[in-house]
Amino acid sequence: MPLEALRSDTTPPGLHYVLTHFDIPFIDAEHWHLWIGGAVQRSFELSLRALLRAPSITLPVTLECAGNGRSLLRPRPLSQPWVLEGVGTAVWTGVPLAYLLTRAGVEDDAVEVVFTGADAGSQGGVAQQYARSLPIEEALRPDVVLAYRMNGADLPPQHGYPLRLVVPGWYGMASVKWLTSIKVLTKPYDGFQQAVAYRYQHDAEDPGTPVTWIKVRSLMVPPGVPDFFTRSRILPPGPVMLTGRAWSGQGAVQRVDVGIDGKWAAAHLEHPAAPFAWCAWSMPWVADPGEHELSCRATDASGAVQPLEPEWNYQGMGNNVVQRIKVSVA
Ligand SMILES: Nc1nc2c(c(=O)[nH]1)N[C@H]1C(S)=C(S)[C@@H](COP(=O)(O)O)O[C@H]1N2
Ligand SMILES: [Mo]
Repeated sequence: MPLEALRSDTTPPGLHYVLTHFDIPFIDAEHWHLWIGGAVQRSFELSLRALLRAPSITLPVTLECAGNGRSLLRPRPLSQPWVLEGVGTAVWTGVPLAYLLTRAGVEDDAVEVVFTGADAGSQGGVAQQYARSLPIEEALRPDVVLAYRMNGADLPPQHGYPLRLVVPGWYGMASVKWLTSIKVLTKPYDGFQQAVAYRYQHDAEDPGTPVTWIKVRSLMVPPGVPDFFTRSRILPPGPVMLTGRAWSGQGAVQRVDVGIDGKWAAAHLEHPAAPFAWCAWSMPWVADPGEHELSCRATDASGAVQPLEPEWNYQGMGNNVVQRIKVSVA
């Protein structure tokens, strides 16, 4: 997502970031079915038409890739080389997952639910379909949605047509696209995307800990206009309104501080449209001629605050270092 799109509450598809491990599958919705089974009393299949008739909810959710910002780390992890654009906020409509799980009747010894997408490939030498699990308590949250609409229209192919999971507050990897099956498990899922890929690790051998909730982050709409090659910003002297967004999966954003040449002051913060949608912030600045560095730093209700220096891990997961923007005022 180009950072100038931080201006909109809702990110249009086409500006919303896209991450796909394999290819985008082309699915004929007429012949597509969602299967729900495993440790349930009644396993069943649903067509898209049947899902469209089920009760629905609509909610705005900020999705962020767990690898967002990883290309700014040293040493630089090898994967999707996000700078800071791996984020977006869309309004998702669909069937609450809890509604279908309740209809299926989850057995008492259930511990997790695994979601499998139609996309397949090979990663880390392992042939697989993209699949991720959630702990049963998370799967039964009322705001976890099986979405068939994004911003009021059918899901675009790249965002999971005809159906995807959306897990508010979790990094994007949990929100499985092109969903084909939902299986309730009595043992933790140990598939590649769960046990190997999305881990906080010191090195390749470290089994690490799972990547889950989105860490607190804020980003600024880059002010002025860019210099083509360096991407530093150019703006005329005088008053300018600095604006941006902040979000966290671990508790509401409580404050955003804006740093101008290392001097911090609290920004004005607006309420988010929903608990896991980003909130807008703003801060007036009178730009005086010369070179400046602008930054922003959010704190959430858990007390977590963005680090001033990057905290590296092997795959560059969950990093949330403060953004720094070089500005020439002339
Ligand atoms: N089936 C499937 N679901 C997937 C993925 C994928 O590769 N295949 N990528 C995941 C990752 S890592 C992220 S960050 C989000 C991105 O969702 P978006 O492309 O709609 O922004 O989808 C998740 N769901
Ligand atoms: Mo991701």
